[in-house]
Amino acid sequence: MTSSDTTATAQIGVTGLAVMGSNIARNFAHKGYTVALHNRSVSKTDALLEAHGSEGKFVRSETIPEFLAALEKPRRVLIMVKAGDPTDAVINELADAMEEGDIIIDGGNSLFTDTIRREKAIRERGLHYVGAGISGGEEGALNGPSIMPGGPKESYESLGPLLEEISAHVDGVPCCTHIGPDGSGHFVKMVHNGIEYSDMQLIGEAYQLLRDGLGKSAGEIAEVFAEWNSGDLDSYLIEITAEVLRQVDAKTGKPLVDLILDEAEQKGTGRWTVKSALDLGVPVTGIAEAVFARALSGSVAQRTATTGLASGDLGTKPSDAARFTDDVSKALYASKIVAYAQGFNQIQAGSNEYGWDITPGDMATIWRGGCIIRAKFLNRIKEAFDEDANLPSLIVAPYFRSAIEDAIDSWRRVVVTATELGIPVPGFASALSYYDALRTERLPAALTQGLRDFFGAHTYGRIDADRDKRFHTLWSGDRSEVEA
Ligand code: NBP
Repeated sequence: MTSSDTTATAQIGVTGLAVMGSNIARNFAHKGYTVALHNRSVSKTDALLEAHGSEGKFVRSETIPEFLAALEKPRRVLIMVKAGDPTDAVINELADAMEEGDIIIDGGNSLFTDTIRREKAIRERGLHYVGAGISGGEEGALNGPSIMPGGPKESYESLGPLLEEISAHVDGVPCCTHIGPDGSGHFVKMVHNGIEYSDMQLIGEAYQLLRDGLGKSAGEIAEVFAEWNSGDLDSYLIEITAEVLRQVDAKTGKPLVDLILDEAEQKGTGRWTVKSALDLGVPVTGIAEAVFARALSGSVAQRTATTGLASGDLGTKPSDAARFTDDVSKALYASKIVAYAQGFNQIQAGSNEYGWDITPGDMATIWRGGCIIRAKFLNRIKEAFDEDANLPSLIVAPYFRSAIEDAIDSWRRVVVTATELGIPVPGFASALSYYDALRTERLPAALTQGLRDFFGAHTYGRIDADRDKRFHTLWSGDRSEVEA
């Protein structure tokens, strides 16, 4: 069969052939599947065939009817277009021409509530709809991403083997599994991205502490990260941090990182994670701090107006560089554990709220390879959830509990030193505060409740009464208490 044989019967179709779609189509072809290709602008289809047509069996198409005609039934079509309105436009065009039992898969970064809406609408038309989160960027798409497919279980039976085949594998286990119904796949992908934000913020803070706290150069810090990557912190993001810090600008001979504008951009999945967490009432402080830190870095007008404001008396830099570096690595690890604990709490809360029945340990399994947050310690997370699927928080699992016990003194020293030196560490500090708040027996929330009752008669519970009983003090009367 030639690379553009129009009589071929394809097992999978990909529409949307920008970076991600092209690479996933090639990944399918490398695994021996015949792949039908479609893109709104035909030039992209032709460019893909021109550059990579010889890598496998592809079927070229110019129109949606031509594209669908090339597919075996029930048809499986993967959409890889820009999230939002373009995805709706493509879904509608496909659904109009597809037949009962066909499967539409959205592999883009869609908002999970859009996926819930689309799945319902498509189901009512007799078709299957699978919202699949895909992580790993363009390299992962080509060589094996982490795939988080939601949607009906029966569509996974037909689709799962293909997706598992093109996904990354760790210890022979595919980084792809059925997550749950409707929007669950895009939900966990969203939380994955939120954790990624948090991870990157913490890495940035560690870098800044070594740079401004110890005066280390980018090259020196690169070596520290490379060393950390051989221990508990072993992960893709730590590995590539060393790579980015090592990079020297060809024009100036300076470290590239010293020449990049310090204004972090964002596409929105971190913000979505925080919005969803607010709705679910789950404190994802690490992710929220990361999203706000990016926003702050990009607040040019505020930063220009405030640079050089008083710092107050600053402390002295750490005299023992090796000890401080070790402290920073432990603070980074402990803060990272908190970020993942919060993300997994959000997955558990989302699963309960939307009735998805997600197995949290499965997320740890499929995030071990292919995706941006792949890390050695995901094995530990999987073990923790295997032992107790209803773990209230990762930080109480024996391994993580003792990892934090081992790190706690370093963690406090780092936050104190950062404060004394005027180095902002919103991720490290808020993770430590979250940890301290959780382990504190009595929080000031009792006073909050008292205040709420004072100005708004919102009532409160008492430590010496049944949990479901509510009380109110007659603040503007004789201040006696009544049961509400
Ligand atoms: P883009 O997100 O840049 O989207 C470009 C594609 O969307 C092109 O094929 C374009 O067709 C098509 N498209 C647009 Br724009 N509007 C359309 C419309 N109204 N009708 C039909 N097609 C339309 O591509 P990408 O970076 O490859 O990402 C694809 C999806 O994967 C996105 O949802 C993205 O969020 C997600 N994702 C990306 C990454 C990553 O690392 N880039 C990682 C994980 C997930 P055209 O060629 O005719 O303009």
